[in-house]
Amino acid sequence: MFLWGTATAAYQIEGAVAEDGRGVSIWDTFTHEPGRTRDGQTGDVACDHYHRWREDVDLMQGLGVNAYRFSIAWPRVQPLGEGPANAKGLDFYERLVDALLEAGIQPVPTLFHWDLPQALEDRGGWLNREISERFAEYAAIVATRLADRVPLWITLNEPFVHMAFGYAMGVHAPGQALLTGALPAAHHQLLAHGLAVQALRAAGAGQVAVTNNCTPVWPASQQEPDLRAADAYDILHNRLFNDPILLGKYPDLSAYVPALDFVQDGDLDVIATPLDALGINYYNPTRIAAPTSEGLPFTDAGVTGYPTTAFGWPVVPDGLRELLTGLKARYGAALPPILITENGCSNDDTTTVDDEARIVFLDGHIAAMRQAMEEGVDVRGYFVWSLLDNFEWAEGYHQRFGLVHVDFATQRRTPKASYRWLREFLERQNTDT
Ligand code: GBH
Repeated sequence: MFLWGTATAAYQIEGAVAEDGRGVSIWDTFTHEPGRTRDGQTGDVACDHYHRWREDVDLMQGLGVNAYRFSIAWPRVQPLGEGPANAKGLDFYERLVDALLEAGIQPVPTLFHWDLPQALEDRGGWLNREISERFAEYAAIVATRLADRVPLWITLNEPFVHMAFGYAMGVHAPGQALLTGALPAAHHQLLAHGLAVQALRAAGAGQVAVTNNCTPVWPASQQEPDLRAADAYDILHNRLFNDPILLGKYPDLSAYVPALDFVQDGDLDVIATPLDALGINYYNPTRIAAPTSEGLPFTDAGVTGYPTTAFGWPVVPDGLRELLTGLKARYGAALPPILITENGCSNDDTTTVDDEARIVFLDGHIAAMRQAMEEGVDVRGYFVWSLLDNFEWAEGYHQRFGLVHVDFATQRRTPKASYRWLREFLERQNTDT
């Protein structure tokens, strides 16, 4: 069965940050520091999904999806990131999973979508190797409760963005700006992933995947310095995460770090533990030129000549086909089946529910995915980011990715035109097959 779904993440929708024993996450800390997010907005309430989850499951049932990718908040399960489970936290996800199954929707939980328990950040966060082991223990706790009902698990969401935005640029929690000094945060996430795959399987989980966000990299010209910079960007954005997971080795990083002294014997075997699927989040391609200043080995030259979303991101559906066929060309038999675990676009903070541009976006990207499938790429699912307008990290509530509009003053949900379009699209899938 091809999975058609929507995707969300805990901190972006749940709210209820101090309820039922939930611990503090790095995103609670970050959003409450001055100047970190637009207008100082936080996820304290977000979509209040922690209380309105039943209505949200009904919305998905009405939409006709057969899968839902959500994330589990580590600080709800282990408030301090270690030790025994907080029963009420696990109960919440169990209620959600059971309601989804009853509605005929396959739950696809992600164990980490950036909301690290603050207590672990206080010990160095992902710069501290020990956090990888804590993550595997947390994975085991969740799987022990839910593996009998959850057929497919995702370990991490976008370790690249968490490293780059959280530890290299500092625009996301935990707000550190170390540039290439952030590489240990990549390695320890990858190690955590590998250890969690093993822990999940030991606890009876069926299928396990990871979600990487990948971007096709376009050199700004065919001149040597631009080509070199584009290669560097491809290494640091895409291959830094895909190569160790799929091939068991890092790309050549010698130009960026003197030594990989944070890598220990055996780590890469753990990281390369075979997967049942690779999750891919696709938003847009990236155009890269030679560096113009010290620090990073590239400059983002910006993709031009395409329509853009409200966020300013270029809309390039064929980039998805290019990405998928490129992965197949690069990894060959080492590439497991692919799930598009996120794809979508934002409108800005208006009351609009007439989101024609989102319909065009989704239609074009689904067509591009199908073309890649015709070209031999094994894609098994597609999840729209996102079900609901929600807390868009540093942009607060200004960028809205939902198929469903949320009025944050009243929490009223209103399906947008794209919701109705997708519902009709999914109905046609059912009658076609
Ligand atoms: C995802 O990250 C996250 O998983 C999700 O939580 C989030 O809400 C969603 O996407 C929407 O942002 O500067 O024009 O080259 C997406 C990561 C990083 C993808 C920035 C697009 C740059 C666009 N994104 N990237 S551009």
